[in-house]
Amino acid sequence: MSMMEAEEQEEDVNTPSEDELKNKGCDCVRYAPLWVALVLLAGAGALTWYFLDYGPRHLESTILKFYSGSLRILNYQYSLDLSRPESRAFWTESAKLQKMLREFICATDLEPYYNSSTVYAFGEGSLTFFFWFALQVPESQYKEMTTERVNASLSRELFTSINSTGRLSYQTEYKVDPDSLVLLESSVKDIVVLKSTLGCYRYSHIREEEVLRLKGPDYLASSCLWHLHGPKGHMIKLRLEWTLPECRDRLAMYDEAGPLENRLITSFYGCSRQEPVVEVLSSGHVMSVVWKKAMYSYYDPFLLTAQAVPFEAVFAGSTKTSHPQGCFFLMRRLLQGRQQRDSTAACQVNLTLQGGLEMQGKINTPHYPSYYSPNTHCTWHMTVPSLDYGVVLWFDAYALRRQKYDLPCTQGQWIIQNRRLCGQRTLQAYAERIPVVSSTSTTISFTSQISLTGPGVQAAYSLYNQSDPCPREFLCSVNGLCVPACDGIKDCPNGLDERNCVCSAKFQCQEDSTCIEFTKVCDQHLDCVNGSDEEQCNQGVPCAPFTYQCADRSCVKKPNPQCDSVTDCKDSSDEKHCDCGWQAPLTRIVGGVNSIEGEWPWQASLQVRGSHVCGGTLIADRWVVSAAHCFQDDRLASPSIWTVYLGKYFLNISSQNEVSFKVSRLLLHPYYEEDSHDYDVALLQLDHPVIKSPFIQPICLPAHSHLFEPGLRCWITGWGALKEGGHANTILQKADVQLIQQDLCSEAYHYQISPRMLCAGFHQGKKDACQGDSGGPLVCKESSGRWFLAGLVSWGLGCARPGYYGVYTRITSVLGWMKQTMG
Ligand SMILES: *[C@@H]1O[C@H](CO)[C@@H](O)[C@H](O)[C@H]1NC(C)=O
Ligand SMILES: *[C@@H]1O[C@H](CO)[C@@H](O)[C@H](O)[C@H]1NC(C)=O
Ligand SMILES: *[C@@H]1O[C@H](CO)[C@@H](O)[C@H](O)[C@H]1NC(C)=O
Ligand SMILES: *[C@@H]1O[C@H](CO)[C@@H](O)[C@H](O)[C@H]1NC(C)=O
Ligand SMILES: *[C@@H]1O[C@H](CO)[C@@H](O)[C@H](O)[C@H]1NC(C)=O
Ligand SMILES: *[C@@H]1O[C@H](CO)[C@@H](O)[C@H](O)[C@H]1NC(C)=O
Ligand SMILES: *[C@@H]1O[C@H](CO)[C@@H](O)[C@H](O)[C@H]1NC(C)=O
Ligand SMILES: [Ca+2]
Ligand SMILES: [Ca+2]
Ligand SMILES: [Ca+2]
Repeated sequence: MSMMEAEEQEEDVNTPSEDELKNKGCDCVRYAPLWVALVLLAGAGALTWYFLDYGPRHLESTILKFYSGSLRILNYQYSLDLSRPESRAFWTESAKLQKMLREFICATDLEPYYNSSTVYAFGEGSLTFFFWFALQVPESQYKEMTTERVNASLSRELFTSINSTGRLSYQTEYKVDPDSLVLLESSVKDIVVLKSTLGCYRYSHIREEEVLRLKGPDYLASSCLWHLHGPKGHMIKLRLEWTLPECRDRLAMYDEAGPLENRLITSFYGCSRQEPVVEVLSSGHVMSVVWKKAMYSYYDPFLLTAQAVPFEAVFAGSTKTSHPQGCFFLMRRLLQGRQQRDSTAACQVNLTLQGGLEMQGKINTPHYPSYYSPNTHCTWHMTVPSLDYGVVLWFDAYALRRQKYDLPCTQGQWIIQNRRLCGQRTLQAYAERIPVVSSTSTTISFTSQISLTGPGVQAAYSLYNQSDPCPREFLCSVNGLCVPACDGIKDCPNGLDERNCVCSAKFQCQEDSTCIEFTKVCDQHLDCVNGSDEEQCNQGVPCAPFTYQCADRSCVKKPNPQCDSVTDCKDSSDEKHCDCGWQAPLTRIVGGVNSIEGEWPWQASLQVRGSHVCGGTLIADRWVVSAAHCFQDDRLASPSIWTVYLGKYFLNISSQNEVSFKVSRLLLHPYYEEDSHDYDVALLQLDHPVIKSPFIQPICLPAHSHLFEPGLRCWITGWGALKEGGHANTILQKADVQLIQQDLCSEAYHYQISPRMLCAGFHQGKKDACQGDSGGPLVCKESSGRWFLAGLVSWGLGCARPGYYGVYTRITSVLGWMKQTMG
């Protein structure tokens, strides 16, 4: 007989047992005055029928309230049989304990409300049993019957009865540890979920320093419960690894022995490409995992491994810093940790920062990048060298926001100088600037606040100059970042970086504040009244948005000095790495929409099973860049299905000039957002190096400061359709388009243009990229004759529709990620 049946016996059997009769009797006495009064008042037959038939307690409607929890029995030992609900031992023990539990509850003032109870699982230590019970509470008392109130009644009973032996059978047979009571409110939903998993129940005790691989679900089960129990003073670290590219299975982790919604740590829906491996921490030594099947598969779509990690280990995890100072603190913390063995200890770290503006280290939640645990409490004391400096915390895809009212923070609470801020996962960079005013030390704390947690949080820290936080740039107060001012792009979400500009995206003559195009700077013609545009062209100038930064960090005034065969930097770094951007000498005059072979030697065709899907651009020996949206469909997400062709001209015929590659790595920008198309860029690493030829050449990557001036004629290329709804072309096509001012385009698209986008096309329409061109290049020719990559075909309304420009990924604003990724 299974445990389910045992429980049903308790709940559903209608012949009342002695206990139940006694219970009902209690109820009658309790409610008697009420119903007698009501009957006298109403006197109606219907009402008489009502109470005769249904019993007096129904005069006031009642509500079932569920509680779940656990208790420890000191004089019994856990045995392996108790991990199998279908075993005889399980059934006998749970029936006995159920009876004991009922007697225990009925020995308290909760007796009149008792409805049912179930023991659903056992655990070690010596024997822990997990239960839920229901109280039938009159509506008027529903609010009073809080978990605290019920807990208090049960606790009181346990503590007073411990010395008065023999009063009730539950104490004669079982020695209950009164300190072990855990009680939580639960819901009908929780009980339903719990019941659905009991056909596949897995108990695992995790020993210290053991990494336990959990057995996967039963083939016939549609839902399973893993109940993990570790040694005291430990947390459970669960590792989840998705093994299939696609699945819709659901997994949820709870900070409790059963699936209680208000103890949910986190849940996952479907095999995730973004998070193929996840580690989740519990707050204590108990955790449960619930799996729900989505569709049939021969293989488990996931692997689960569990480990018990001691609380002390958080010291090591919290001070991962390259700083020698940090190591010193780490050692000290470890020593202190051994001495104190404080089980509530968290990441408490003192950091002394040193002068200078470079990054000094990182702070993170314990066991980063594991999810932080539901009881994370971190405190970082930072000491700065002087009051000239403030502290900056640099976050990645996580931002801090003020929370209105006292609502709990759902993604971590931060207290910084008595300001309460809530963390929030985003798809942007964020910097929190902490001014240092009266004392050189400042305290930053992080707490999880609720049981629901999220990915581990990490921030790099550095100092900033309080009197000049953003040298020659604009401090965007919304996200704490320094952004280029007056460059024609609203980098700051509130657009303040482009307000009050004398010259927007133009050069300002020093003598009279007239604005001239950057292309007229250092072109050997005097354009400003007294020629300030031609001054200092051969020497270093202060860095600004459009000054090129040499390898030695000095800046040059001449716009786009990169690879123009003139040495502009003192260290000649502007003329290094220039084997790019050349078209082979073309044998005939180019016109029309068909390109000629070798005209665009960086153009790549990205194919799946012989079909052209997207364009790409060769940017380095083994790297092709394309748009992230080409890979957003699950079926296109795996690098192994793609073939990259370089040197291709005809789509339908292979030529001796072309080379095909497999893709060894496919990386999407971590901030790429499907709906907004922001950060629409992906990098493909080819399986073997490219051998350059007249038909295969990389394009030049622009410098961050590279200026692609609005109005410039640039080229787009691809095998895409010639018109909306048309078919792909067999011959590589080309079209010239005009770069469009950011604010004009932004207006045309109702302000959905981000700083990572660049528009090109014509107001009247005419020429545009179309289906099949996605990810392909938008390239501009410098006066030196070299071609530079300005954009990637990203999106746009239709193809060449009047009033709507084509929208491209702006290469200069995703360069940082590209360079970092390519190493
Ligand atoms: C428990 O509650 C249910 C639903 O209200 C009710 O049908 C059942 O009779 C109750 N059982 C006991 C023993 O009070
Ligand atoms: C239950 O009561 C005991 C004793 O009063 C207390 O120590 C414990 O914290 C309470 N637990 C909850 C969840 O309120
Ligand atoms: C139970 O008895 C022990 C010793 O016999 C005593 O120390 C303890 O205080 C008693 N507890 C209560 C709740 O009376
Ligand atoms: C950190 O500094 C605070 C005050 O500056 C001090 O109270 C605390 O003990 C220090 N903690 C450690 C681990 O050094
Ligand atoms: C901070 O900036 C001011 C103004 O630019 C400068 O004078 C000062 O030297 C800077 N201080 C530090 C510590 O860098
Ligand atoms: C240009 O230079 C001349 C001579 O140095 C000076 O008189 C004049 O004021 C300058 N013009 C401006 C606009 O600064
Ligand atoms: C390839 O396409 C071109 C142009 O559409 C066509 O003329 C040619 O016959 C095709 N070749 C093959 C082998 O299909
Ligand atoms: Ca700007
Ligand atoms: Ca000039
Ligand atoms: Ca140069």
